[in-house]
Amino acid sequence: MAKGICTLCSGNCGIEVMVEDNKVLSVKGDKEHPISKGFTCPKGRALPEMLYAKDRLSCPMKKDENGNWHEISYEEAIDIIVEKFTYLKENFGSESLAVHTGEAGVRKQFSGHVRRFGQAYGTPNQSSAGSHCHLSKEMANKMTVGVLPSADYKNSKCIVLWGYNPMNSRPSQMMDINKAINNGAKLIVVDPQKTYTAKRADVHLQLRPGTDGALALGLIHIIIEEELYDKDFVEEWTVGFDKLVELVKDYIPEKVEKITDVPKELIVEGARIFANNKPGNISPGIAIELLSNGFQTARAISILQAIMGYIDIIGGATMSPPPPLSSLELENVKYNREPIGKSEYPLFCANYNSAQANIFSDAILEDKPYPLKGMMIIGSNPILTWPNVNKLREALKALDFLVVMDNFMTETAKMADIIIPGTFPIERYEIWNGVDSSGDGIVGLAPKLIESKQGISECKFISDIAKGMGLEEAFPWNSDEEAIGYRFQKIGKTFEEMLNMNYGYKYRTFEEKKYTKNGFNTPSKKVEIYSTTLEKSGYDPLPIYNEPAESPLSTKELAEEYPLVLSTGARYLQYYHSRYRNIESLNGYKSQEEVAKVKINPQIAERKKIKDGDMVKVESLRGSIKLKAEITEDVLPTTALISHGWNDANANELTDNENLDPISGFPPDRALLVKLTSL
Ligand SMILES: Nc1nc2c(c(=O)[nH]1)N[C@H]1C(S)=C(S)[C@@H](COP(=O)(O)OP(=O)(O)OC[C@H]3O[C@@H](n4cnc5c(=O)[nH]c(N)nc54)[C@H](O)[C@@H]3O)O[C@H]1N2
Ligand SMILES: Nc1nc2c(c(=O)[nH]1)N[C@H]1C(S)=C(S)[C@@H](COP(=O)(O)OP(=O)(O)OC[C@H]3O[C@@H](n4cnc5c(=O)[nH]c(N)nc54)[C@H](O)[C@@H]3O)O[C@H]1N2
Ligand code: SF4
Ligand SMILES: [Mo]
Repeated sequence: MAKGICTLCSGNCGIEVMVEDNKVLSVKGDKEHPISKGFTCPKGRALPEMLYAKDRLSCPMKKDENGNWHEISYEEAIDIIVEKFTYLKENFGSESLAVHTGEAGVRKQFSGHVRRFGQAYGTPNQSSAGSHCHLSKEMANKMTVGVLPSADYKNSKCIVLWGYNPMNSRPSQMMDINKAINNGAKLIVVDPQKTYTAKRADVHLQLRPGTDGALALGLIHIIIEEELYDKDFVEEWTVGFDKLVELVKDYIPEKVEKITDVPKELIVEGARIFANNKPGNISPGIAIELLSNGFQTARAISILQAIMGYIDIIGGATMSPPPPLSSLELENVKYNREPIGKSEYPLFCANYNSAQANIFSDAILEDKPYPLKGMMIIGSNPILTWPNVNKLREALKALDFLVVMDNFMTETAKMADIIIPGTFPIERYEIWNGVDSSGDGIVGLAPKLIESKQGISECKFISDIAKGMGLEEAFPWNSDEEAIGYRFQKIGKTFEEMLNMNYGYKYRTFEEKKYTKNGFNTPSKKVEIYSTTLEKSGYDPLPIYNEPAESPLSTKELAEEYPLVLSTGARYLQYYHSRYRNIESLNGYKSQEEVAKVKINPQIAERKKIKDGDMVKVESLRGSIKLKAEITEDVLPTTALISHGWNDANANELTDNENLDPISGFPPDRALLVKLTSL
């Protein structure tokens, strides 16, 4: 039995893997692991099925002029890619190539290598899943409290899950959440759906999708009016509180009920419970980011938590610096052009030195702001995950050259010129990090447990293209082991030393209220309720609420034809975005045929004469899809919900890449207007 780490998601669960003759027979939880303590989810346990799936890609492939695929050698694939990348650079400039890593690259070594390749090649168009995930709330919190804090559930007295459903998306966190609830902590859930967790909550604020910002201002209003906030903290550690008082003055419960559909009594009760059960914390999920007003919503929620003084304390929202690893970023890189998105979303692009991928289609189809001719996509399936797929499909078709590296023939891979088969976590080394039960920061090395027969290490692939292009100076390492060893230099550890530490290395011990020493990591060293950084860039310095770009209040005429508010993408435990529909134990996990469904309230079903399981058409201004109806009291009569990631009923045919959040450029996947027709 070999010890390893499942890095399929950020849970990084400790696993015990039975390996025989370089073949994985089974995976189970490692009870001795200090963070996950034996927990695994069905996806981790299905790793052997993923590794040996019949449809796993096993050889590089090239598409001919007639659209037929041919297996080619790895060396031939590298030669073609090097030749094409050189051609693009010479004929259209380096910026005509975009390199993108998707969710499969989040916190993985290869995403750093892909960025480094982009920098060495000279393209500013490096992008990641961060174009529609995590970075909007991270940047909003950075500008407000200096860093995105994480909730210390175990010691909390009030946990707020705000558009976050860890039952499905981070199941390993439920151990701590359940422990706190058993110790008497209150639970508040903000979700348009009565999820399993919402049904367990003390207060469920079931709001109209996309109105989270108004709800946050409404909660702040009550907390200020009833003087429940932490006065000493606000006085000493915040700037702009007086302006906040002014901003929330008319967010009275009656008004907030009208906007959000949440009964005013519940808003008042929610605010009081959050303020009176100390310490509390708020976990904002992806739902509040995937909105046309997501950035300011994340700011409002951050401020709500901060004025309670719940920052950087045990049981509150703790601030943990990431492990101090040697950076993979190249220094002093100069580009000929700004990244795509820089003029529209300057703060986002500058903060992350990256492009905003949601508008790549405009660059490809309309040369806006300049032509994008080639793309390399690793660990992402944009055709199922990026907004406004009808346009994106046209754009990817129009590219001169597309390389996709994936484990399966996805809808995106089908559009490529060259496909390279990738690896799975335990077929390569990976760096993981987490926080143990004392709040201490741990960084570790997830071992490679088998040699992949089908896949090529992503880092090796990137390094081989770089070397083919004469960029070896940026990739001086001779192996993945050497490249990973480089990252540990800064903490004074070698690759071998890290490999011998099954449960990682403690790089930081937990300390409360670090801000009392050096202040917060913001320009004023205080919590910036009023942000001068935003003001200087021409944005509202206060966390104002704007109605979603499409909504029954902001676009009344449109709402007459498209009356339902649709939220897309709420997670299911057994899937990961577009992944695992081909994995039997996951797709059949609920022992019933799992297919794409739209959740609607019985009132809508009755009005439209739809029965449970009937096929319906859901239509937005961008497109339409056909799928089964699931009739459930879990959603309000005004709201519909669809998960994403289905080839045959792609929620992103409906989503929008025009009304993006004005600061982050994130797409409004969670609040769109649609109409429903029975078929
Ligand atoms: N099994 C599994 N786990 C995953 C993933 C996966 O695909 N599958 N994806 C991973 C990734 S990349 C991410 S970003 C995280 C996301 O994980 P979470 O942040 O937990 O996101 P979701 O489950 O998509 O949405 C959480 C809740 O938001 C609700 N919601 C929908 N619209 C709104 C709204 O407008 N406002 C509010 N307040 N709530 C709304 C949904 O009903 C849902 O219950 O999960 C990660 N973990
Ligand atoms: N409508 C709607 N759209 C959404 C969302 C939503 O809520 N609603 N959520 C958004 C969010 S938060 C995110 S993060 C994105 C995610 O969007 P993507 O990054 O496109 O996510 P996946 O669909 O998981 O695509 C990952 C691909 O990488 C492959 N893969 C998995 N592991 C590896 C590996 O180790 N190596 C290689 N080479 N390939 C691998 C998988 O087979 C899969 O095809 O989707 C976004 N899209
Ligand atoms: S929660 Fe599941 S997928 Fe995520 S690391 Fe743990 S076992 Fe792997
Ligand atoms: Mo995500």
